[in-house]
Amino acid sequence: MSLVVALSGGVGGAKLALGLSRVLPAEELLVVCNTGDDFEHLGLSVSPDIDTVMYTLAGLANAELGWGRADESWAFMETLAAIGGETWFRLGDRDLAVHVERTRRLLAGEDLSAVTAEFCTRLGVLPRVVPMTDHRVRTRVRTEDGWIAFQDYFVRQQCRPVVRQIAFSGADEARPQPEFLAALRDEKLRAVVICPSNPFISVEPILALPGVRTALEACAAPVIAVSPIIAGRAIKGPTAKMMAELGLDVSAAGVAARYGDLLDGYVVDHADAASVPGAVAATTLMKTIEDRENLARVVLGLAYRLRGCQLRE
Ligand code: FO1
Repeated sequence: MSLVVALSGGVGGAKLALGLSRVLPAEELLVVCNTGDDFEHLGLSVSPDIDTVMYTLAGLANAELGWGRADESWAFMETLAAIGGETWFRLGDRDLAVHVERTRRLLAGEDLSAVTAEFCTRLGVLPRVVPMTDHRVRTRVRTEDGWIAFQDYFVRQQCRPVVRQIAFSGADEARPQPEFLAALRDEKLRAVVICPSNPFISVEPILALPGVRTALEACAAPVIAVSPIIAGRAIKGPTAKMMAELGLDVSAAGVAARYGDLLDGYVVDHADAASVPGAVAATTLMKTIEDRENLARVVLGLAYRLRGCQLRE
């Protein structure tokens, strides 16, 4: 029995998590979701990166939007608009049920892990999906107008403001989710996969939790990242713009440099293979389900080769 831990945020993360879920037995995959994007909106507790993974693994994700559910209706939003409510963050009717029920259960004292586990069970998601922590961590972005909440930047302002700084408020006081930390110490662990998510907003909140970087550095299994940048462009979202504004090289090599010596292996698109010595080249633009599975196989193959080397040392 082996174990693979995937760190996921955003759409790219969920795509590779799906690929991994299709090439691994369910009990061998633990998906750790960023919760820095979480926020309270309309009185509801919203956890976008958990929901994107949950819906994707359940086959319920809205492929066009990249977030929320398929087969959605928008009666709630239309009615909210008619009565002057805030509609910049769009909540479909089916999606709304998840936010309402999550909010009720959190207010009743359940932790986010328990709520997530119950929703996944009910939606038929077999791999374990956990938040990076059960404590409150919120990604905040400093722009020329000062510090704003992530969803305000990302959705309400459509990533227009120039990003000067990013912070993860609450991270220092937060504790990594227990199953996550235990998995990093589990001798069955075969790989830690950093999915092709935005390193700043999807991965670094997880790395910022006390003890995570240390556990990753100490972990016997290889840590493999997949570049979210292909030929200098991000597939989705503000990654490229953000990297440029934060003064980082907008390239697969720039992302690897950002992760530094945390990585044992790195997978880049064929387009970037020449510019990142030592990286493994693959098709990292995941258009089809086969793309997701193939990329998962490449990542796991690299991890097993590296681990094999480590065992031989
Ligand atoms: N992203 C948008 O660009 N516009 C939206 O209206 C929007 C609504 C939304 C509702 C639920 C949900 O789980 C995600 C939603 N997202 C929306 C995406 C969300 O902002 C991003 O998925 C993450 O925060 C970034 O990884």
